[in-house]
Amino acid sequence: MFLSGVIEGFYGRAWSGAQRVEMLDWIGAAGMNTFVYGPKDDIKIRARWRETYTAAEAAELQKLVDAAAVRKQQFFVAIAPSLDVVYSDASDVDALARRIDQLLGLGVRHYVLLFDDIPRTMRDEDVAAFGTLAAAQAAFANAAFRYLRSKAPDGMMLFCPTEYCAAFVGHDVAGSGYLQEIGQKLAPEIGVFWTGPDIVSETISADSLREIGGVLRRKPVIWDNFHANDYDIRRVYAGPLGGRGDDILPLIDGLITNPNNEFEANFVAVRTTGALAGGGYDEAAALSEALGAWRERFRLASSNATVSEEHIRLLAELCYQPFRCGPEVEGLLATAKGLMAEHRPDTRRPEWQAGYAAIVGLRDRIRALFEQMTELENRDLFYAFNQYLWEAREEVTHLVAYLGWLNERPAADALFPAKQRVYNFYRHGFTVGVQELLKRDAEGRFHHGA
Ligand code: GDL
Repeated sequence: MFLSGVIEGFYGRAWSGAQRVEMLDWIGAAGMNTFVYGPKDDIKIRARWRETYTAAEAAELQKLVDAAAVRKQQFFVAIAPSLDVVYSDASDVDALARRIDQLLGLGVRHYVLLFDDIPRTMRDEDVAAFGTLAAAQAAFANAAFRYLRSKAPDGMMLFCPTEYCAAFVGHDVAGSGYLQEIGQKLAPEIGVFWTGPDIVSETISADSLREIGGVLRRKPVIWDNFHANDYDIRRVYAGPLGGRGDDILPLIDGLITNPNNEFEANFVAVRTTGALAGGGYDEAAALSEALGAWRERFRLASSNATVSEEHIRLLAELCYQPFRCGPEVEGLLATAKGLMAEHRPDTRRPEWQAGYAAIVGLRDRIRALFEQMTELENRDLFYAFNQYLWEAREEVTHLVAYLGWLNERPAADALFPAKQRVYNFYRHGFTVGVQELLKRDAEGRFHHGA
């Protein structure tokens, strides 16, 4: 079965039960079939993986299992024994079996074993028993899988390897002894997650999937971090899935997105992931379709109207993809750069004035969007973007102020602003201090000093 859908697999505050049920609806409406419950925030998934869920926690999960069953969605629960498991200790296999038993009792038939983001070190007894991490993990997962199948003959299992992207193996997947051994030793029925060339992959090519598929001896299931934002809380992504074409579909066994922490920000992510999984992917068309379907959620508190289609598109343009803004906003940034190409441009030129007017127009649209968002009935949708839009508004206002100053044709040695002022939106603190120590050049390389 080709698995398509969503994994709640990020670090940080997890979604609520009600949001997960809503996510099941989004997944279905996007033509997809799978939800993986795996928030790093659920301490029973990682740190306390040996414990079973309390009655109250189990009751919450039960609701989700039932909601998925009604919607005919495949529902997976993740368990990450990876931090302190003793692979060679039979009592740890038993602990996992107890978890599976409890979850089977709730109707959970599908599982993910996570071995991502763990130290590569092994205990002495595991080295003695297995020799390598891959052999130890494969034996552990195979034992869990055999147990699952003895209880649930149709149960599915997915495995997230410790080396889950090409960057972790120096972009030489064929040269990774770990991946080769996982390919050889992991039961062939267990699916293997893969995030592509990187943790957050700008592109995933068919060739790269052919290669990793050969090494793993099975088609990988893509764990797509394209819309994930837990690694940078200042950004949120509401643009279409990009950098992957539907030529990857025959080379994978699934496409599962691990999206933004902010639940409400994920509508376009889910919808366009579904469009790609469905085949015949056209990024721009998928975005338009998604924005149209999303609009319903943008109801204003003061009237029955919604935020306008143009403003919702602007929101997506500003919060587009991890590696770029939307095409219109990218164009306007290029325009702004052109306006500042010279130290003192001749602002009387009509092209300069036209460019300046376009940036002023952008500022006004961002301000209007910001104002409308504050009036949303759906407060979670507002919170999902508020911080980002606040910054966007401040920065673009600042840019317009600077361009306005240039437009006044100041003397060659004049400084902006005329008076010393510390803007609120300039970041301070530790991370800024560290970033200033290592400057990034135009090629993306880092340099110290001067
Ligand atoms: C990761 C983590 C994931 C996190 C993502 C984005 C995998 C397999 N694991 O490395 O939990 O959300 O990066 O930061 O992707």
